[in-house]
Amino acid sequence: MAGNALEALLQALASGAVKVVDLTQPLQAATPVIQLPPIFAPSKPFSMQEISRYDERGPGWYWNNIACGEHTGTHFDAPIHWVTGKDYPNNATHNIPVERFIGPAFVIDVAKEVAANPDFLLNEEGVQSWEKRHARITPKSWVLVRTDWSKRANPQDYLNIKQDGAHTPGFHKSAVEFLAKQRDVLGVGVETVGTDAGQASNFDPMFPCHTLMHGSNKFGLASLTNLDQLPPTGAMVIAPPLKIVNGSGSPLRVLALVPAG
Ligand code: 23J
Ligand code: MN
Repeated sequence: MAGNALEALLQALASGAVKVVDLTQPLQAATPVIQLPPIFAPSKPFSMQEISRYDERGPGWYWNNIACGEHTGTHFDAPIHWVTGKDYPNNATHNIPVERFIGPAFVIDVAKEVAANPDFLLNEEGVQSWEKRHARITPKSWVLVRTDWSKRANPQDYLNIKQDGAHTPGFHKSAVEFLAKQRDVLGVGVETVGTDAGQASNFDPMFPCHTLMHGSNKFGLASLTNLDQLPPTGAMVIAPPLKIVNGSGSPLRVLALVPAG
């Protein structure tokens, strides 16, 4: 046991000294899907069709066919998702080195700002002020932004689409540039339907989080939940996407390991 880090971790899990928190939203037909401006092609929502259920179609077994876009529900964004990330080697779901799916979590809480302004954008100054209050963000870590947006249970409130498009929080390009270039993160995770703000099709550059994160060979995690159960520092996130060959992303289960107490 002494010197065996994995055995120590397993013991901590067994004793409850380390807890597992599920950061995943349920995946079902009602799961909200991003609504881009109508000039862009849409993504299919999740659907499920029964193959058999202990019946004449299969007397001893239950199973379903499923369909959805890669970017449905709680999902992973690979660098190849964006034109700025298209030329990196090993930039798709099947060939990203698996070590890069696991890292420490730094959780930036902007729930108060977002409650006052659904279009709130986290900027570089916001990240640096968080670092002064908590800790410097270390390389190869996940930065998760807590907005409490996932508490909006009704898909209409979650997507928050008005006449001029979606109004959901996100990043100012200054924060994305800082996290990617000055802090060398694995990627960012958010509670909203995508990693960019609802109004980000009107930003310069368009969709700055996608443009700059994937342009730096980094990842995105969208539609996370339960970020309010994480400490600002000290948790670990495990987020491996499905091994879709040349996939741009995939739905996934995201787990956090959190020290108890
Ligand atoms: C395509 C275009 C714009 C956006 C997105 C996809 C996503 O948010 C996504 O799920 O990657 S903003
Ligand atoms: Mn996506």
